[in-house]
Parts: sequence; C-alpha cells; structure tokens
Amino acid sequence: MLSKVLVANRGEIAVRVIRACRELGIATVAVYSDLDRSALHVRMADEAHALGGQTAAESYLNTEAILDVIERTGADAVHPGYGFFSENADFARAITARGVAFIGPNPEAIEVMGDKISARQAAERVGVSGVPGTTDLITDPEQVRAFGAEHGYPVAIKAAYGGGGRGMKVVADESAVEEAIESAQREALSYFGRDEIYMERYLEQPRHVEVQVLADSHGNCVYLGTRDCSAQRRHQKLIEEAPAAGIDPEVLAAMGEAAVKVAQGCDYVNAGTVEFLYEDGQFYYLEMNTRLQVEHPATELVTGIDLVEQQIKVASGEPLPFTQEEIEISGHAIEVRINAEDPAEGAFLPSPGPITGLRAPSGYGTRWDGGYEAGDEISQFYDNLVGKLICWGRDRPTAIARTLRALDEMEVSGVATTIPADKAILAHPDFAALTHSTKWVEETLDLTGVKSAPASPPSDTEPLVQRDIDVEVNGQRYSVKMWVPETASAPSAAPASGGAKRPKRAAASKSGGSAGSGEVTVPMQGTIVKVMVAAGDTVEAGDPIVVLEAMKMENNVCAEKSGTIAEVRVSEGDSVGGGDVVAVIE
Ligand code: MV4
Repeated sequence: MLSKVLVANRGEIAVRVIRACRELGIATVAVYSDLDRSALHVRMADEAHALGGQTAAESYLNTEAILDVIERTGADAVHPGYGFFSENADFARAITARGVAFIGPNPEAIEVMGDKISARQAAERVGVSGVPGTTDLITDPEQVRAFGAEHGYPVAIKAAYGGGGRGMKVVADESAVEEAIESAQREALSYFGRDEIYMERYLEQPRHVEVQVLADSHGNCVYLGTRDCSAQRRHQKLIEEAPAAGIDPEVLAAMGEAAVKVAQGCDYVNAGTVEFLYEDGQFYYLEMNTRLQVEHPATELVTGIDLVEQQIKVASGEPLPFTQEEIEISGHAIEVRINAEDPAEGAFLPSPGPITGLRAPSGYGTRWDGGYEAGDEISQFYDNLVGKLICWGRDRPTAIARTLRALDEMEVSGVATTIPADKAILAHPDFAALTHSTKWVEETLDLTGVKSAPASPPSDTEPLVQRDIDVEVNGQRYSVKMWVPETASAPSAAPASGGAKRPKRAAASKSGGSAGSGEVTVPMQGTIVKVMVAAGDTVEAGDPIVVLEAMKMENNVCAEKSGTIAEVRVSEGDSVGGGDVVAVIE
C-alpha cells in the first residue's frame, strides 16, 4: 500500500483526497502557491510545501517544483485531482520515471483519449460508435457537403485536438459550409494551437450521459452506473445526477457495457469517465475523460463505493474488491456545484473575494465537499468552485426536494454564488419532467431577476507582510518566514535580513492596467470569451469590460475608472497575452 501521497491540487478536490488518505492511514503532502499559503487543503494535510508563484502555471503546473517536493518529502505517489496535471501524460511519465506512482491511468491511455479522432477510433475498434461522422480530417469543403447530403444537416465541425465544445461549429445547410470550416479552424488554432477538424451529424436536443468506470491493474474493469450532466451553461456543468433518469434500464446497461469495452480497449487502469450523448432512445460515444471528475460523489452516494479509496488501492496494485454483479445502484443523488459567480440575468460573472461567512447544510442524505471555510478567499487566479452539495434520496423527487431544502440552509456571504441558479433549475418543472437537454439552461431557463448574494462588505483583514525570523528547534538554528499583519510589532528575534516584503494580493490585480490611465489590460495570457462593451458605451469603475478565459476559468477584466469606451481592441475568440490592452476608457 502507498504510504505518502502528494496531492498536486487545491480547493475541494485536494480536501477530498486528503480525507480519503487519512481514512486509509496514508500520510499527505499538500503543495501551495503563494496565494494559498493558508488555504484549507494546506491546513488539513500532514505537511505542506510551497511551490512559489501565484498563477496556476507558476505553481500547480510547475513540474520542477513538484518533483522537488516529492524528493524532499519522500512521497511515493501523486494524486493529481482534476484539472492541472490530471490528464498530462508527460507529468505522469516524469514521476513514474522516478518510481513514484501516478494515481490515474497510464500515459498511453491519456494520450489516446486526449486526441478526439484517435479517441473515436479507439471506440470504433471495440465496436462502440459515436455520432455518425468521420475520423478523417476535413481538407475540402466538398467532404462536408457530401456528408450533409448523405446524413442530413445540421453537421457539427469539431476540433480534432479540442475538447469541451470549444471550436465546435454547427453548419445549418450547405451554403454555410465554407464559413463554418474557416471559423472552426480559426478557433481551434487559437484555443488549442492546432487547426485540424473533423465532422459529425449534429444532435439538436441531446442529453449528456456519462458512465463511471473503474479498472485495476489485473485486467478487471467495472462500470459504476451513469450520471446525467445536461444542466450546464457554456460547457460548465451546474448540476449532475446519478443515475441518468428516465432512460430505459436496458439502454443504460448497454451504455455501461460500451464504456467498459472502450476502457478495456485502451488498457485503462484507475477511475475514468466515458461520455455519451443520448437522444431519442439512442446513445452515441463522445469522449473519455481520463481522470476523477468533479461529479464523482453523485456516483459514490448511489453505489456506496468511495472512488478515491479505490483509486489509491488500484494504484497500490490491489485488485478491485467487487465484480460487476455486486455493484448496485440505490436511490438517486444530485450534485450541485456552488461557484463564486453571479448568475443574475444568466451572466454568471465571476465573483472572487473573501468569503466572510459560510454555513454548510447538514441532515439526512446531505454531503458538503467544500474547499473553503469562512475567512478564506476565492482568488481570481483559480477555479472559483466554492464546494459541492451532494444529496441522496430514495428516488429522484426526494433527492430534488432534499437538495432544495439543503440549499435553503446554505449560507455563503462575501461572494455571489450560483445557488440562485441552482435553485431555479431544481425547482423548474422541465427539470422534474426530464425534458431538459444540454441547451436548456442557455435557451430556456429564465434567470432574469434572479438575486445574487449581497455585495461583498469591504474586507477588514489587514494585509500580511513577510518577515524572516531566526529560531532554534532542538538546538538547531533555522531561518523561518513568517506572514504577519503589517502593524504587528516585530517579534523579539528581529528580522536579521530582508525586512518586510509585501506580498502581491490578488485583489490588487483584479483589473489590469495602471489606475487612471484608462487602458484596460488583461492580467494574464488567455482567450477573450466575451466582450461586454462597445465603443461609445458609458462605464462605471468596476464594470466588467471583457471576460477572459485563462487556465480553464473565466475572469472578469473590469474598468478601473468611469468614463466612455473610446476603443475596443479585441473581439470574442481573440488570444491575448498578459498586459495586452483590450479597451480604452476616456
Ligand atoms: C456534440 C453535440 C451535438 N452533436 N456533437 C460539447 C462538448 C464536447 N465534448 C462535445 N459537445 C457536443 N458535441 C454532436 N455531434 C452537442 C455537444 C454539446 C454538449 C455536449 C455535452 C454536454 C454539454 C453540451 C453542450 C453543448 C453542446
């Protein structure tokens, strides 16, 4: 059995993994960026080590820094959580080359599934079909017109090296083929750095149904039922449930068996998820996610199986302790993602800042997987998932009622959250009747007038400064770094060197640009996903100007001063670098 796990992540998933390790008697090593110095995952782990840096690229994606912590701590495994290094074959190879286990699949499986065409071919090889389409790259618009003539429109054009729906273009009829190809290639290049594209028939009202699989290193592979993740907006899931409801059990079983075939076809080991689209009684393979997913607890509540425990045991070389026949789905579970975003008017604007109050619900069938406590701060630099509420009920209506009850008990202050949107979805008759699809939140759900939490009161927490202090432990002299309030009197062992150094605070760079210059700049490299203003608009200081997607998250870039927009220099889909001017205010 593994003895010390380095958790290469932060927030709720790092906490989740630390909890599983503690139950198994395994020591935990947290790593942290400068901003996460005293984050919840750091407080909970047995030991914690700094990676340095603020952005994900400088910290949680710094391979050298993580390898260094592995060396220093003697960790014998790394759990990558989701995001960051979880689907990075090079990272998995770098640690396994040093004899350290990667708690996840083999790098070859990560690579096969990372490329959408090879992932489709891998499924086809084992007789699992995707949406009718091709595994050939599109080189000539004539290919698309021939496909449209045979299978009908609309046709979906997708990025071969993409994912998450970015770069997908829907072609309504043959007159739109050329333009769709060009724009799909342009987007693919800007998001993924490669412009290869392929096509499929486009399904108009699909549900997103996925299958949890678990495989060991002895050739055993099982599926742990299904989840429905159709309640999403702009490819961000809001609510997930297990099992997928209102679908013939035989179809669900066939989907489960297809998922196992896909996993076995690529010698998959550890936990993974096979995604399908479901429409009119038919299911179609979409892709495989080679990681533990955010929504894994919904499966845990209906199977009674701790997925993280199983991941660790599989990575330790143990065989699965159950067979497919022994897995039973009991009742229904709903997971609600609570993000620090303001859903008012359907905008879902990021709302970073300090959490001044947080009360999680409890009671029968109610689980809270949080990444923060009151007093912690949601940084604009990372995913803004505050935590997940997962409720179990003996059937779907009971689970819905319980989740609504729990959401009523939940209190988060200081930041706006997605709770009002979550409630609107759960209370909607379409959701109860299962007539929703992947487009329902964006096209049907009405979020006008939805109230977000009251605005954040000004933070009265004093900024901390760094002081270097010399201490003696068991007769050995150490120099320690301390983070203390600026006004605190210097400890008696006065700083020998360095003196006070003020850390850069997240809030300070909330909107880029030097104050007052009127130039609105982006704080980091990324893609413009929304432009909120046009030349001539009047804006107030603090108004969002553009939404920047960086490190898989959306960040608001705001006006630093009030005035009139003189110029907008970017449009949706543009790639920008840190410090680029996106608009000018006069
Ligand atoms: C599709 C589709 C309809 N037809 N492919 C979006 C995410 C990416 N992994 C695949 N996606 C889709 N592919 C065909 N041929 C609709 C979607 C889709 C979607 C899929 C799953 C969950 C949410 C979605 C939201 C919009 C579109």
